[in-house]
Amino acid sequence: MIEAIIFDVDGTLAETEELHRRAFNETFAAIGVDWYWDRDDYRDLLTTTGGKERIARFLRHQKGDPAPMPVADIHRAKTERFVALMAEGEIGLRPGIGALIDEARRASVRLAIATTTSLPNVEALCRACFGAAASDIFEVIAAGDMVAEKKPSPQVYHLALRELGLSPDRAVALEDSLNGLRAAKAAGLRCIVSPGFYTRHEEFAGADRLVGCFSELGGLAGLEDLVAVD
Ligand code: XBP
Ligand code: MG
Repeated sequence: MIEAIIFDVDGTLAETEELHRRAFNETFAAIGVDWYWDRDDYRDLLTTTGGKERIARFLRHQKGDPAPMPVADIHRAKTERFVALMAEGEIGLRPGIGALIDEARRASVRLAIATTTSLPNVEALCRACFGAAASDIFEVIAAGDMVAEKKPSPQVYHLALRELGLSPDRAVALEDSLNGLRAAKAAGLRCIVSPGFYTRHEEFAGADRLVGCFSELGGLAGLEDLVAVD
């Protein structure tokens, strides 16, 4: 019996990365730098998890010798922009996610988040998509800089499991990316992957199930089947 479902956020709860890309580009314009990440740039940069780490990687590959930049300040401004954009309400949950969460709550299956994104972004998404605070939906939220190493390190999943007080065999992770799959598997979790716009080109060897859409899971029964297989 599954006791908990641990959700990734970006690309899993909702398709948010185009909004992140917009927030990055609008922040760059607002601070007066001529950086612009198109979709191909961003698809490549997304292999580096964490917005601050992504900006730092981009800077390292800039031509010439760019002046040192306050990456943390730029990222803070980007997060503020993302929160404001999310509040415009254009982003909804991915198909199947809302129904699965509702069913899990009715069945007293515990809900947690394990994400690389920053905590304010989780709060903004929950407000926009659930009309509630993140803590009203998720019992445990492991996010962003709460851990030293971001995905594909398993640290954020270890944190979520520790806060849940569960061994990995009692939970299932839902992810959209190869970095996320690697993190969940390294933490000993079964992991279901549904690739999103920016990850559908990735290879997901090792996923316990690969679905085009989370609504294909068949709800909790689909997750229980996964556990029963073991
Ligand atoms: C995806 C990420 C995050 C987001 C941007 O997180 O790697 O870095 O792209 O958010 P997830 P920040 O684990 O939910 O898929 O700028 O706050 O990092
Ligand atoms: Mg993700």
